[in-house]
This record gives sequence, C-alpha cells and structure tokens, in this order.
Amino acid sequence: MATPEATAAGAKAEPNHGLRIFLIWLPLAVAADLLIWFLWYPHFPPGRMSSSASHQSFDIAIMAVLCAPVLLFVWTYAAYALINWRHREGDDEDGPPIFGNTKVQATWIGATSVIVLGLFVFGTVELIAPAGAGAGEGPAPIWKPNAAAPLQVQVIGQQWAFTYRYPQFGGMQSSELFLPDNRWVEFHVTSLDVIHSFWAYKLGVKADANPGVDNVAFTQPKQLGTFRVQCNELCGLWHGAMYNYGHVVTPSAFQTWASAMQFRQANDGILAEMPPYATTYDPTVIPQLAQSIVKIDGITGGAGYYYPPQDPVTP
Ligand SMILES: [Cu+2]
Repeated sequence: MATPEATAAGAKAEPNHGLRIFLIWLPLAVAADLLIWFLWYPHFPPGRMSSSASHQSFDIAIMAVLCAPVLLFVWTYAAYALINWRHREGDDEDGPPIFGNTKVQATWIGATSVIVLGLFVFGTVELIAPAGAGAGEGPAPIWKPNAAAPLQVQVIGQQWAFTYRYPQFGGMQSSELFLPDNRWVEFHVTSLDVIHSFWAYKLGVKADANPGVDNVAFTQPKQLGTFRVQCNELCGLWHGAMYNYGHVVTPSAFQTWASAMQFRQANDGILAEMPPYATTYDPTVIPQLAQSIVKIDGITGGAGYYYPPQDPVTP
C-alpha cells in the first residue's frame, strides 16, 4: 500500500497521457485520410459517369475522411489503455475515484456537436445542390437543376421491361436509353402495372416507378459510355431479368439517333398508334402501348413478358 506522499509523487511523475494519445493518433489519422482521399476516393462507387454519381462518390469520400480519424481515435485510445493501464502482477490497489473531468467532457460534447451539425449542413447541401441527388422527387420536385432545357426522358416500367419515351422527339419510344453527354436530363419515371424501380447505378440515379405516378429525377451525364439499367423493386417472376442498357453519347450522335428513331416511327405509323405522351398512362392504354412496343422493338413474350430487345438504331 503506497503512502499518501508516494501517491502524490507518482501523480506528479504521471506522463501526459492525453498528449501521448494525441501524438500517436495524429499521424495515423493524417495517413488514413491521405490514403482515403488520394488512393481510395478515385475508385469509390458509383463513379463519375454523371453529376449525381460524382456527388455520391464525393459524399462517401467526405464521410470516410471524417469517420477514419474518429475510428482511429477509438482504436488508439483502446490500445493505449490496454497497454498502459493493464493490470500488473501484485497490484491489488483500487483505481482513484473519478468525479468527472470538465476538459474531457467539454471537448467530447464540443467535438461531437461540430461533427454531427457539420454533417447535417453538409448532407442538406449535398441533397439540394446536385438537384435531388439523383433520386426521384415525386411529380413536383423542389430541387431542380439550373438548366434552360433539360432533355426529358420518360422511363416506363412494366413486367418485365423498361422502355424510354422522348416527348421532345414526338414521343418516340426506345428500348435502349440514349442520353447526350453534358446535358441535363429530366427523367419522368412511371409504371404501367406493378411497382418497379428505375436504377441506373452508374448514373447514380434510382427512382421508384409506380403506376399512376410521375416520379421526376435529374442528372447530367459527364462521361461517354454504356451503363446498365436494372429494376430495383421486386416486381414479379422475371424481376431479375428486368434490365437493359443505356448509352451516354455525344450530343450530335444523340441528335442523329433520336431524329432517326422519330422519323422511322413516324413513317411506320407507330407514333400515331401510340397513346399521346402523358406523364402517366391509364391502364386501358396498356394493350395499345404494349402492342406498339412489340412493333417498335420486336419485344415479344409468350407468357405476356418481354425480353430485353435488340438495339433498334445505333448511332
Ligand atoms: Cu420491375
């Protein structure tokens, strides 16, 4: 049992644990954040194919950069405590009673408040700035991109295929999603039957496709290339096979493709046969629309389902 004098002398000799933990933690935190930002961030999903995808990658990177130091602090503290304050042979003495520590408590409350409130502000800005973060915002979106004439594309889900209608090109319809690079796109997502979900992963866009609902989502393609569109809402037997492809092409290639599709479908009389463009479709027009889809894209299915079709016109 130590005498009071010896204890007082021991307390004086006690090293500054806080500073030591801080000095161990700091280089680890800096190294982790540098690795995350420069090595990992360039490979974060969903990539950089569109404005929404870039924003999502950025959000994940910011979260990781903020979380890594917190996690490392917990690990550093735990390792330091396990090594320095472990039970030693022959030491049966109780630890000193703890009555709180204003400095530690103030730092804790201050730091966690800054992190949580900072993330609240960051999250709100990141939801608004990329025009709804690529998610469907319903028929009357609050957050719209600052773009003069976005390309409107209607995404129509049905068991079990997506088709795409272009109201600015006479309402022509395609079974592949073509988008021009660098132009804002305004998706109008709807369904003809059950609930589906339009999920263009590489574009960072996911929006519910509900019958009778016009669900609007925005994005701006930033890279040329092909991406996959997958249904993301269990919608029946062939839900897993409900996918097709989209392409981001140059504005001139898009113009050529869209005009050619419109011209061909107008010539074939298909445009006239399809129901007029609307944000949603009454179920009574489904047979009409389905018939047109078969004519346009050769999508057929003996049991009432449609296979992913062939490329109609490639630019
Ligand atoms: Cu589906």
